[in-house]
Amino acid sequence: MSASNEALSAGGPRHWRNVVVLWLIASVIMTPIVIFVIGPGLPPGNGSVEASGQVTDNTVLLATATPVALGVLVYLGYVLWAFRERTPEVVVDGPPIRGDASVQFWWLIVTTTLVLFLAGYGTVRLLADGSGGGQGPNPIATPSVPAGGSRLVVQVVAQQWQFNYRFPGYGGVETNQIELPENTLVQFNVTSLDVIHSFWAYELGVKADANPGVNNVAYVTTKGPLTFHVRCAELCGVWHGYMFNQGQVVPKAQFAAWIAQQRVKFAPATKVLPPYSKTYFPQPLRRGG
Ligand SMILES: [Cu+2]
Repeated sequence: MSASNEALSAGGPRHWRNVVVLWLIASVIMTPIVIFVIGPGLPPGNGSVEASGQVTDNTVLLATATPVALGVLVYLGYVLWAFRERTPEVVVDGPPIRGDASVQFWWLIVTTTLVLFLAGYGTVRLLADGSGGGQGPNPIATPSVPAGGSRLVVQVVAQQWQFNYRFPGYGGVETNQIELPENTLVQFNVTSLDVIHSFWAYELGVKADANPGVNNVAYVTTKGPLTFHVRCAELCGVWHGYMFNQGQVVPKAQFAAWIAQQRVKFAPATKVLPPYSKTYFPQPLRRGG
């Protein structure tokens, strides 16, 4: 062993202490920045109760990942600096961490703790507000109706290549635009008439698969007035990219006026629609005989 190698090996504990101190300083600075500066701007914004919940979840995940990422970056930066080549002829290597029992011990403790925490957090959050749903016809949790608010069922009927919206509480009228009342627990019953689509209303924080023959329930608790964008999030054919529209969350009186107007406008179509149902199957083909 050369003289310089001995010097560095002797510095092993000092190197660990330096890395830990640098990592602590970086984490103490960066984690609050992630929580308080970056967190509030994370997607999908605060357009609904569920969307706000997702901002919280994204903040928790990013804040948890920050010290982990910093650990990797600080370690990498430190070893590049501390074990750099001093003179052109001498290649200096640091003390090996492979086979180091304490590194293995803490690696297991830290990763196990993080994974268990995330599993617990995810489970609690899933039960707390239904997490936007989309778990099939029987959601594992239903969000509560907001104080002073109401409840509304809207069926999302996807087909190549558009979304239609059916309102069972309003004579089963089907519209090609969507408006929702503010401060309301909206239950989306999502289904498809043909192939697999996905109803993604970004600002509302909901994305639910639209499968033929399946009633996929997802909840959104609206807040104040909002413009939101609906896109199909499942490749469904050549015009998939054009399968989008824009919706509004409006004051309750405005919604009442809008839906009354839609009932009149689409009355001729409503008459020939099949009765409201959780799913719709195509009419069987009539074979010539
Ligand atoms: Cu689609």
